[in-house]
Amino acid sequence: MIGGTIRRFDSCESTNDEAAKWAKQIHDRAPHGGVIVADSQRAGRGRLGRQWHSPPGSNLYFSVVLRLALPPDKVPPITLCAGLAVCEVVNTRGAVASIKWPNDIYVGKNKLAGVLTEMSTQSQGTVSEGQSSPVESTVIVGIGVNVNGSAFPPELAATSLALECGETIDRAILLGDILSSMHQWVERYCAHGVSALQRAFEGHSMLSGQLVRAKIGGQLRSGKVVSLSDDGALRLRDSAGIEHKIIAGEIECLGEECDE
Ligand code: BT5
Repeated sequence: MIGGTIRRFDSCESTNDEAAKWAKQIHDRAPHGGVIVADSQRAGRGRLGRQWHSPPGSNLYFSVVLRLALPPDKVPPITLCAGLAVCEVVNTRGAVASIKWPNDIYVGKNKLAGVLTEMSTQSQGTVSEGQSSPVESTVIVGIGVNVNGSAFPPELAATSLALECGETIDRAILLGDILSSMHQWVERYCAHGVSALQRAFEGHSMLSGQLVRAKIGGQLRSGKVVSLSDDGALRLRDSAGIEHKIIAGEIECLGEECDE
């Protein structure tokens, strides 16, 4: 169960690092669904070593340890499971959040939350004396949500749930809600693959139908976002009608009005 065991810190470098350490401990190793949550982070990070603004007393910074019977190439859509959970729960509080594939959560033009998924360990499936052990990936899913923060560094186009809803939010309740929603999305994905996420993703995707630009295979390409592919990549159709898959990286949104 995601959130079955929760370890709390007043402050740590990064909850992803604490979760990775816990996941690798020999004694008292993190179980599947174990969570590290901190009131503040001294070195909270995003992708590619970018910083995550993590002051104390107002927001949520947490990381979930997942032990999944999935090979590494099936892990990336787990980021979408986390993003869907955040959107779903935020939307019950009266704000309209959407996912900018693959890991950013926005309300309007401002960023509310981010997800950082990192692979911790990967055990190979082995066969001994006729017994085979399945592959297991240990994955750390870090989530930062601006909950009650009201002032952000000017260079960040950020918002918080409290700013959007006009009221202070109970962080512990919000955390519990996100963890139980995430539990359901991860279960659905592990049982049925990306098709289990497709519809909800379409409903929450900021980029659906938009004209975007991204680097694909070292080349900048622009096109209209079609939907998710079976492996969780983003499908793009260029002006010649050719489809491309964005597997990772930055996406620049050019908007609908620039279409064709
Ligand atoms: C992300 O990266 O959005 C993933 C952020 C994950 C943070 C969580 S907190 C718990 C766990 N422990 C960690 O150490 N990390 C995870 P990326 O897409 O690379 O976006 C990073 C960019 O978001 C930065 O370069 C800033 O522009 C912006 N940013 C930083 N802090 C922000 C904040 N609090 N709110 C909104 N935007 C922020």
